[in-house]
Amino acid sequence: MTNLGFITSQFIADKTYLHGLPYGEGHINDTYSVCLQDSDGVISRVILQRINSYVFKDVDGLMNNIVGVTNFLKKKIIAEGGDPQRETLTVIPTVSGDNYYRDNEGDCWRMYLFVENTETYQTIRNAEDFYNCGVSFGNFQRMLADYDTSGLIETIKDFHNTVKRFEALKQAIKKDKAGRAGKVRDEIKFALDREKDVGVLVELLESGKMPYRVTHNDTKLNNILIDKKTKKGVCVIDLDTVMPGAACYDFGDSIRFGASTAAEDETDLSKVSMSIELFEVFTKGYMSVAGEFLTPIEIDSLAIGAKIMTFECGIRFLTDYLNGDVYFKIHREDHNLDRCRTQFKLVQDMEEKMDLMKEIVNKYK
Ligand code: ADP
Ligand code: GN1
Ligand code: MG
Repeated sequence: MTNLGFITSQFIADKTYLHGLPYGEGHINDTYSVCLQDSDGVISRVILQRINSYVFKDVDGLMNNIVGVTNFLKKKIIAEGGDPQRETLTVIPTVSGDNYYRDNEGDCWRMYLFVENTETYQTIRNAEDFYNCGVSFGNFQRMLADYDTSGLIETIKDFHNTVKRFEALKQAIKKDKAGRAGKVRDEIKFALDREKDVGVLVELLESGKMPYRVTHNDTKLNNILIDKKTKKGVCVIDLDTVMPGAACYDFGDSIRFGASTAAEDETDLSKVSMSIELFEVFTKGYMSVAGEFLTPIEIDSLAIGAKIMTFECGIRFLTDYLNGDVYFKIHREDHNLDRCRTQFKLVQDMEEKMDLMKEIVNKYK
C-alpha cells in the first residue's frame, strides 16, 4: 500500500503529515488531498498526485512543461493585478529541488498548492456559471498566446488528431483484444458511419489555414476550479496536455462535457442532450475574450469543433472498451461503454442542432 506520509515528506519536511484522502474525479492521475500541521498547530492542505505513467511516458518533459507554463502565467497574472498562487497552479518542489519525486516502485509524484475555497462541477447547475467558465478558458488561451512553444514537449503525441484516433479505433475493432466487439456493433457502426468528419480539423491545421495556438486540450468542467462564493472560474488546472493545438479543441471539449444535460457516464440516455442554452452562454463568455484574437476560420471551426471533440472522445472510450479498459480509470463494468454512449448521443444531438450552433457563434463574433 502507498505510504502517503512518506511521499509527502519528500516534498515537505517541516510539517506533520495528518492524513491523505483520494480526491476529485479525474480519469487519469491518482489525486489525494493531504492534510498537514505546522509547529504552531496550523492545519493546511496540499494536492498530491501520482502521475499516470502509462499515459505520460516522459515525466521530466511533462513537469518541465507545467513549470514553464505556470511560471509564465504567474508573471501575467501579477501584471494584470491577480493572485499568482490562486489563479494558476503552483508546483511544490521536492526537498531536493526536483519537480517531482520518483518512488522505489518507479511511480512519479508531484505536489501542488491546494487552491482553497473553490469547487469543481461534474455538471453545470446554473447557466451563468458556465458563462464564467467560457471566460476562464478564453483567458487561458489569451494569456498563453505569446508563450514560446519551442520549450513545450508534446506530452501525448497526436492527442487530438482525430484521424489517428479513428485509425486506433479501427485497429481495436480488428484485434478485439477483450472479445467485446460483438456486443457493441451499433456503437461501431455509429463511429464508422462518420469517417468523413475525422479529417476536418487536422486538414485545417496541417494546411496552415488554421493557426496552432497554445491550448489546454482537456477543458472539461472539472478541470477548472470555481470560486465557491463568486462562482467565477479561478484556476485552470490539469495542465498535463498543454500543447500546441487548435483553439476549437478547447472550446469543443468544454461544450462536450459542460453543455451536456447529464453526466459523462449517465446510463439513461434519455437524459443526455446538448443544451443549446448552455452552448450559448459558454459561447458568449468564451467569445467575450477570444473574439479579439481568433481568425475567421477559427471562429467558423468552433461549432463543428464541438461535435468533432465529442465524437473523438466517444471513439476514445469505445477504443479503450475494446482494448480492455487500459487507459481511462473505470469504476464499474462497462463504464467506458456507458461513457461512449453518452458521447455518441451528444454527437447525434449536435448534428441536429448544428445550424443553430453556428448561428449562435456568429451572433457573438
Ligand atoms: P486528472 O488528470 O486525473 O483529471 P486533475 O489534475 O484534474 O487530475 O485533478 C483531479 C481533481 O482534483 C480536479 O478535478 C480537482 O477537483 C482537484 N484538484 C486538482 N488540483 C487541485 C488544486 N491545486 N487545488 C484544489 N483542487 C485540485
Ligand atoms: C481525461 O484527466 P481528465 O479526467 O481531466 C482525458 C481527456 C478526456 C477526458 C474524458 C490525458 O481527462 O482527454 O477528454 O478524460 N485526459 C487524458 O472525460 O487523456
Ligand atoms: Mg482533470
